[in-house]
Amino acid sequence: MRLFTAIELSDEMKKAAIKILHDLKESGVTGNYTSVQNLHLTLCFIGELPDSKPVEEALSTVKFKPFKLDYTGIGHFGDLLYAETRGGQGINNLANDIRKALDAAGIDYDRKKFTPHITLIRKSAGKAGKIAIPDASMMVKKVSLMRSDNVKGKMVYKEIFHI
Ligand code: 3AM
Repeated sequence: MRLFTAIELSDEMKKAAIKILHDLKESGVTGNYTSVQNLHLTLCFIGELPDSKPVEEALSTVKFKPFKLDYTGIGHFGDLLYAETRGGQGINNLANDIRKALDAAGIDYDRKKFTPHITLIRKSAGKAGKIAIPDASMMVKKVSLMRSDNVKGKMVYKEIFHI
C-alpha cells in the first residue's frame, strides 16, 4: 500500500481552499484541480509498504503540541500550484520528529526538504489573477497516516491511523 502522513484540513480551512480554487478557476487557470475531499497537507511521503503496522508504531512515538496553521499565499513548484501555509516552528518540528521516528524504525521516506503546502492544481497553466487569501486558520491537533489508492484512475486518500 502507498502511505503518507498528512494534516487533514478543518472545515474552515477546506472552505477557504475551495474559495481559492474557485477564484483560480474564475481567473482562467486550467489544470487538474484537486478534488475537495483530497485537499490535505503532506507531512511526509513514505511510499509503498506491504504493511502499515511498523509506521503506526513509529508514529505512536511522536508527541507534538497543537499549533496554528493558516494560509499565506499561493506558490508553485513548476506547474504545480499550491496554497502556502504558515505553521511556524510547530509544523517544522512535527515534520522533523516524524522523520526521526521513521529513521529510528528503519522506514524509508521521501527526504526532499519539507515545504508545507496544500496542492491545489497539478499541470496548471495560465496566470492566477489577484487571488484574495482567505482569513482562515485551524489548530493542528492530529496527524493522519493516509493510504493512497488509484481507483479507476482517480486518487483516493483514506486515513488509516492517527496520532
Ligand atoms: O501533498 P502533495 O500533493 O504535494 O504528490 C503526492 C502528494 O503530494 C506525493 O505525496 C502526496 C500524497 O500522494 N507523492 C506521490 N508520490 C510521491 C513520490 N514518489 C510523492 N512524493 C514524493 N515521492
